[in-house]
Amino acid sequence: VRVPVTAIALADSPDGTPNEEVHVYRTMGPGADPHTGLSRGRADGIAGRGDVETYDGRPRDLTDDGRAAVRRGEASLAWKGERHAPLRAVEGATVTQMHYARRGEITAEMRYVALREGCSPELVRDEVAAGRAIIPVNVNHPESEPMIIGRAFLTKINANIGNSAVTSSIAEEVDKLTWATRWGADTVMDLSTGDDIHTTREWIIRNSPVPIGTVPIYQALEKVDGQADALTWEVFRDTVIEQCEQGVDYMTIHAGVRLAFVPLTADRVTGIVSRGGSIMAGWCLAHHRESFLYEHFDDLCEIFARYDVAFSLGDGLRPGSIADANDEAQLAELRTLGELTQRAWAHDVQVMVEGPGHVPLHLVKDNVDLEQEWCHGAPFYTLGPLVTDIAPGYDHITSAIGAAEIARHGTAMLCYVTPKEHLGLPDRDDVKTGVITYKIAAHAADLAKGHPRARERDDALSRARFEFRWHDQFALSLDPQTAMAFHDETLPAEPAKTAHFCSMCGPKFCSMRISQDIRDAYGSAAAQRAVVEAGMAAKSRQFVELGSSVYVTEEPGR
Ligand code: IRN
Ligand code: FE2
Repeated sequence: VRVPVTAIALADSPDGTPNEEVHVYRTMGPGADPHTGLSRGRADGIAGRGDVETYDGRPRDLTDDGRAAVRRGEASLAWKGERHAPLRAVEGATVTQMHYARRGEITAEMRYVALREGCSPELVRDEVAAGRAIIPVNVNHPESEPMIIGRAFLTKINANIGNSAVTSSIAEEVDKLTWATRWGADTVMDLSTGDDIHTTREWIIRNSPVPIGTVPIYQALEKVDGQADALTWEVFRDTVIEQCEQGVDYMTIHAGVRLAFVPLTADRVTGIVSRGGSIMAGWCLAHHRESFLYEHFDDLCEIFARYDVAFSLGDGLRPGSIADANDEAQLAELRTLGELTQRAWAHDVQVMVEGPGHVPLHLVKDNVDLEQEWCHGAPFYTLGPLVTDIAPGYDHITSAIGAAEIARHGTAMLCYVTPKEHLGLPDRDDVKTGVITYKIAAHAADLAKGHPRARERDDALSRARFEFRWHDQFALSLDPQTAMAFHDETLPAEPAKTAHFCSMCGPKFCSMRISQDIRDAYGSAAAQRAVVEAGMAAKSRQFVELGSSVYVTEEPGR
C-alpha cells in the first residue's frame, strides 16, 4: 500500500546538524487532466472482493422517470474519459466498511487509512466496527484515496463547493475542488443547485481524490421545479440512486426534521436556517404528514448498504443564531438522529451526525457531549459553530473559534465557513481562506487532544524560526506563499532569508536573536544552569555571612 504525503525537505541547522524531512498528510491526490479524470486506483480492489456486480443494462433500481432524468443528465455531459457501468452489491451482499469491520476483517481501505494516520489497522477496524468512525468510500468512486472520520483520528475538515443558479460554471467547480484539496480539504461537498447538477457532479467525482458528499434533497427539488410540496419519496429515492451510481460517498439526509418538531421553531429569532431542513419542514406542514425521509429511512439504509454510501444525518433544525442555541427544536432533532443512527447501524450502514451552527462558546462543549451520548458515539460533524453573530465578513473566524473548541472535545469533522458566509457565494480566495482557517482549528484541536503526530510540524517550524531558516519556516507553514509574501513586503532581498531578524522588531530588538546571543555567550543549557547556580551560591554565601537573618537591621556606618 502506498499513501500520499507532502515531504518537506529542510536545510541544515547553522551548526551543521541535518534536519529530517517532515512528512505532512496530503489530500490533493495525484492530479490529472480534468476532462478524463483521475486513475481508478481502487477499481481492482473493489472488484476483487467479489461482492459487487455491474448492472445488467441500465439500473434496475430506477423508475422510468429516474432513468429518463439520468439520460438527460448524461446527454449534457461533455465527458471525454472512459465510461464505466455503475456497480452495486450482488443480491444479498452488504459491501460496507462497517460490515467487514464487524466481521473482524481488515479491508484494503482500512490498511490505507492506518498508514495515513500512523496507527494500527486494528484500531481503524475496531473504531469502524463500533460506529465511532467512518470511511466514506462508495464502490463507484474508485478514484478516491480512503480517509477516516472519527474522534480517535486526525480532525478532518470539509469544504463546500457548488454553483447556485446565479454564478459559476462547471470548469470553475472542478477548479474549486482541486483548489480546496490543495490547501487541505479532507472531503468536499458538492452543493450545486440549478441546471446541470448531474454533469457538474460527474466532473467533480471523476476528478476527486477525496470523498464527495451531497445533499440530494437539493437535486430532488430541482426535479419538481422548486416546489417543495411536489416532492415525493419516489422522486427523492431516484435522485439518491442516481447519485449512488455516480459515486457520491456520503449524503446529508435531513430525516430528523419531524412534523412534530416544526412548531418548536416558531418562537426562534432565526427560525429554520438549514436549506434542507426548511424544505422538509415546508413539506411536512403542507401535507400535514410525517417526513417521508423519516418514514422511508430503512429503505434508504438498504440503498446505501448496496453502494457503501454513508449517512451524514442532517441538522435541519440547527440554531442559526446565538439566541437559538441548544433550544428544544435542536435537541429534539438530535435525539431523533440518535435513533436513526441505530437504525442505520442495524443495516451495517456508516453514519456521522451533523451539528450546529451558531453557539456561544460556553455552550459548545454540551453539543458534542450530548451528541456522543445520544448518538451512541457516532462521529460528530459540525458547521463551525459561530460563537457570535456580530461579525459578518469575518465568520470564518467567529466559527473557527467554536470549531477548535468543539473539535477539542471530540468532534471528528468540521465543515468550513468562509468569509462570505451569510453574504454571498464564496470565490476562489474565500475557499482558500476558509480551508486554511479550518486547518488551523482542526490542528489546534489535535494538539490539545495530544494526537501523537500533531506536534511534529509545530516543533519543526519553531526550530526553523529560532534558527532563522526562513525558507524552512515558509515551507512548513500552512500557506507558504502568504508567509513569504508578508516577509518579503519589507525585506525582499535573498540575504534577508538568512538574516537574524525580520522587520517586525528590526535587528536590535529581535528576541530570538538576543536569546541566541545569550546561548552563544553562556553556552549550552547545562552551562547556563551552571552560571545561574554559581550566582545563586555566591548570593547564598553572602546571606550566611550576614547572619542568615531575613530581616537585617541596618547598622549605622555599615
Ligand atoms: C455540516 C454540519 N451541519 C451542517 N453541515 C453542512 O451544511 C452539511 O454538511 C452541508 O454541507 C450543508 C447543508 O446545509 P443545509 O441544507 O442543512 O442548510
Ligand atoms: Fe448562519
